[in-house]
Amino acid sequence: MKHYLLIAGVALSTLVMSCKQNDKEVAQATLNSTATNEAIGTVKFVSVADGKIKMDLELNFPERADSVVAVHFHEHGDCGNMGENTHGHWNPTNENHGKWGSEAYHSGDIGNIELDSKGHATLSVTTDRWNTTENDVNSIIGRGIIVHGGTDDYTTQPTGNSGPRVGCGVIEAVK
Ligand SMILES: [Cu+2]
Ligand SMILES: [Zn+2]
Repeated sequence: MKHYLLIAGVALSTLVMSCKQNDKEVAQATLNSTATNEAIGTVKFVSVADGKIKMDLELNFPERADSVVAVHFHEHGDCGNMGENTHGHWNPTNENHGKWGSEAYHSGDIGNIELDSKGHATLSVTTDRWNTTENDVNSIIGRGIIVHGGTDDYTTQPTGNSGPRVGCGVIEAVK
């Protein structure tokens, strides 16, 4: 019995170690309110197996408690002018705006996130649509992330009719 436990223990620690080696943080963003400039969330990107990137997004946005907000990556990493300087949705594959995982959608169409009574929410996305390679068309580095005050209808082109830009951040490389 002890022998089996030992083998299981070794197997588990090997697994944990190999996960840690693969899951390297490659980029991050801090989201700030466009109105107050206070932090409202964090976004972390780690490289995982098969060349994919996993995003872990966390919002802490009490002003928007009990609501559904839309989140997108926008073209430019400039949060000036209440987030307007980020311009439109980042769309390197020239597709229509849509729901993440549907037939057609922008590579930055993260979509709607429901905030709880404290304004807290988390969302994770893993995809091979993104990379952090310099000058690559699919690189997320230097893109803006916009939190909208409204809900994405996943239909209206090219914005989803998501409402005002209430939060903004810029994706930066982590070396
Ligand atoms: Cu947007
Ligand atoms: Zn879009």
